[in-house]
Amino acid sequence: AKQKKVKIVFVIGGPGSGKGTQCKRIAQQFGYTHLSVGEILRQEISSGSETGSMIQKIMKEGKLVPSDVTVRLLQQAMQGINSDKFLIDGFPRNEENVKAFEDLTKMEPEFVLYLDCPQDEMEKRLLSRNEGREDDNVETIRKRFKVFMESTLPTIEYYESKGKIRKVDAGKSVDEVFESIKVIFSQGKD
Ligand code: UP5
Ligand code: MG
Repeated sequence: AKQKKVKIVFVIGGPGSGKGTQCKRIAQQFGYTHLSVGEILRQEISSGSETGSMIQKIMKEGKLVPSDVTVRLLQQAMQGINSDKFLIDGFPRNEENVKAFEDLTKMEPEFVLYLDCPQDEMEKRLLSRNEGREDDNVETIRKRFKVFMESTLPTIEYYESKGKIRKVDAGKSVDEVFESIKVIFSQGKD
């Protein structure tokens, strides 16, 4: 059989910008396999492994898990799924993540969807989410915002310089945001 080229789209945006919400819709409409890196890390916590307890401490502080751990778990998840289109939600978060992913997988994203949302709106969403996430309290949420601004914004600039950023205004309703996203994914089709 002919070897299929795997296509990857990264989805980044601040905490509560709507990554998970929009990725579900994109996956459904455009046939991508949705992988949330936060979910993959939370599964590792649930497994009760030593790595899991290390991850739990870091997440509770709103900090970033070391790249080698994150990328290894992400690559394992990708290898376990027979798909040629992956939507990677919540990754990469810093420049070290980018480098580790490129080094280990030798792959680059087709483009990077950036959900740009005002911070007060993100905070409001997270505080009313009620999914029992250990990092959804005001104190940790503020730390997550800080990490986003200090570490993740520079990676957005990096992809911007490569012409790979597709930015949408994520402060609108779920339907309105998805309308803008649909335009981008329809253009991406070959
Ligand atoms: N909602 C969504 N869209 C809305 C809209 N347009 N209007 C009104 N409400 C909207 O949405 C959040 C809430 O808002 C929901 O209740 C939703 O209904 C509503 P959601 O789609 O869940 O937003 P999302 O961007 O996915 O928010 P999330 O909290 O998941 O983002 P984070 O980036 O904070 O969380 P993630 O799970 O990706 O990462 C968690 C932690 O894992 C990180 O802090 C870090 O410690 C660690 N991590 C790493 O270390 N490395 C990684 O590579 C990834 C994660
Ligand atoms: Mg999410």
